Amino acid sequence: MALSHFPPDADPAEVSDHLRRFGYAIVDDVADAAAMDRLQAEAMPYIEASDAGRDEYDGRFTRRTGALVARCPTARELVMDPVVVGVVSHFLSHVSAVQLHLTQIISVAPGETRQKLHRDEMAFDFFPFGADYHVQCNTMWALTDFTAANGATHILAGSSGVGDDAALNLPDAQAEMDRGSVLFYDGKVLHGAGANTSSAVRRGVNITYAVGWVRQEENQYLACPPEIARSLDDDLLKMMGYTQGAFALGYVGDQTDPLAALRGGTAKAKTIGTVAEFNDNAREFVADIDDLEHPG
Ligand SMILES: O=C(O)CCC(=O)C(=O)O
Ligand SMILES: [Fe+2]
Repeated sequence: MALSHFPPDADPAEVSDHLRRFGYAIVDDVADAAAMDRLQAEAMPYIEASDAGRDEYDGRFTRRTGALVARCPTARELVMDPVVVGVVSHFLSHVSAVQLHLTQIISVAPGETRQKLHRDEMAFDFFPFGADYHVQCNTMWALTDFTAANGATHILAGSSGVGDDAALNLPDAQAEMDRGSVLFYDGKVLHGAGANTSSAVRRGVNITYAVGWVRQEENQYLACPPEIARSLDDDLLKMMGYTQGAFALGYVGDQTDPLAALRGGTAKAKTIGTVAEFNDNAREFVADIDDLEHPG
């Protein structure tokens, strides 16, 4: 079974709808060859210094290289790419804030075996999020072409809301795509890197986003030290978590806004998102207390 591809000018809402239905979507040619060349050159010293994986899951012939915002200026463009941010914003539109969850170049070397199928959401201590509650939205940028032979990611389309036994009967397909294309996949879909039976390394840039109220998989505040963070744009910093992650999450000290704190200011953090909803919920909660015979 071949997976569906969208053109680079596709409507983000349509890509998001497909992602919601099938657990994945591929958008072709989002980045050009020059951007991929730059990113590869910026990352190569760090890739060479990264160790191979510790176990079968990480991959003993696979190197994982993170902290891409700090290390690679071009990765900052990928994180904030308008096509990607458009799809992610649609897909996670049920929350007040979306944040960067992790950045990682995954280099699968020849000889690597197939990664075990898994759902990325398991990282949250296997918390049983409802089938219709998406906590993350993932991207895999092809830094090299992704082919069946070099380990293109396996996807069990439609497996997101389905129990493991039934899901394993769904057809398996690989996300073959050209360099510069992006695979979107949700946190519930069964997937995993393929075996690399070719003679060249497969490289993917895994950049994932999560709802603003969970702990990030890659600690953005330490992966990108304040000296570097201070040189970045406000929008990127907000995506990294330098903003409130929900109504009242993530302020500094005396309720200082995190972005202001990073820049040495003292402006108060603003409540964000669904303040009206928050007030309604608070009113209902107070009303419930009033109904009690012995309130307080
Ligand atoms: O590298 C890939 O194709 C997928 C990797 C993956 O799913 C993971 O490590 O969680
Ligand atoms: Fe994964």
